[in-house]
Amino acid sequence: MKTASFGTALLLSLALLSPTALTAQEAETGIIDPEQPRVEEPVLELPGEAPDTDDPRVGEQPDDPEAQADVAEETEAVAAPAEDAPVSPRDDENVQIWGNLPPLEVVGQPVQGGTGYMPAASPVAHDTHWVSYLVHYIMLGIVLLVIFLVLFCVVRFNRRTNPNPARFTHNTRLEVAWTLGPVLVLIVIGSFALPVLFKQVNVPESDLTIKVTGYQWFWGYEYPDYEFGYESFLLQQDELEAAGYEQSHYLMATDTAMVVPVNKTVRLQVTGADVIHSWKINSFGVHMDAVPGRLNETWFRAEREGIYFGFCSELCGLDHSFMPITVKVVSEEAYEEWLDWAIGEFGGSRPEQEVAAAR
Ligand SMILES: [Cu+2]
Repeated sequence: MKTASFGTALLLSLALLSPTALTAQEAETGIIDPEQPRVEEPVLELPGEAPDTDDPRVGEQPDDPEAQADVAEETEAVAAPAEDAPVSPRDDENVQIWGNLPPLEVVGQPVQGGTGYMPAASPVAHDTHWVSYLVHYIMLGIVLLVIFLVLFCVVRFNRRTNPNPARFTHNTRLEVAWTLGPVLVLIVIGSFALPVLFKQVNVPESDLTIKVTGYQWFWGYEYPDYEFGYESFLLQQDELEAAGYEQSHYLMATDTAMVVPVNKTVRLQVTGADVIHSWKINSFGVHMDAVPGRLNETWFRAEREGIYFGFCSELCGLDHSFMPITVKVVSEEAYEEWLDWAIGEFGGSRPEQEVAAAR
């Protein structure tokens, strides 16, 4: 009975997918009559499939007639195959994405089936990777030693090869060795890991300061030197292409981004507005909790231009998975241009200009 109803359901779903329809009897019995004449069903036009274009906005039908006209106009413009029309915004060097930024290569992102770390792009990230591999190799040595000891005991001290076991219970030298051994291992790990830990939180002389605030559920970035700030939200799937991203960047790409110049030391001040969040960019070796009422400090110096993705890394509520982080590392010139744009857009000022004006 169960199998029959499953078969019927399968046939029904197949029938829904195929352009030909089943008769009522076929649908009921689940048996298709090949002699039965088929009626061509009108093909359903799904909104996403409508005209042959990549524009995600095509297919949306706004209620407002004026907006409808706009969409129709845009559809025409997109549908008309202009010779030099860029396929995606990132293919054309002249296209500027949010904040007049040049298109950038995505450097720091998780990859399908990846087992290592995202590429290191800051001094701290290089160091943390190094310490991590050191610990892994020490661990590998310990695992091999333990496997060898177990196998050795199995072979050497089984009932057949060692019928009369020794009866002693203590061995001072051995006990000292297996106490000192692990202590030495910890000292070795600590002597390499602690300096890196201190390096993460001791901010060197910085070139700019950015204050990061975690909200339920988005991030806020402030550039106190220039007196402006803005928020950064997750991009929906149909917004990705227009913002210069690909579909695979869904749940990582945000509408705005933290923008920093390459090879400059950025002082990060991290706090939370409601609950504890955590700002993390793997490629920079930065993972700092955003705690309400507390200003945590850390830093990074991005060594390579590109886009770096990260995630809120402290379970912070319902939409914890939907507040990713995008950092854009750009050239010094592009950063200066972006600063001008951002000051105009968000309202701010350049301290050096104010000083000059006051003189
Ligand atoms: Cu969060």
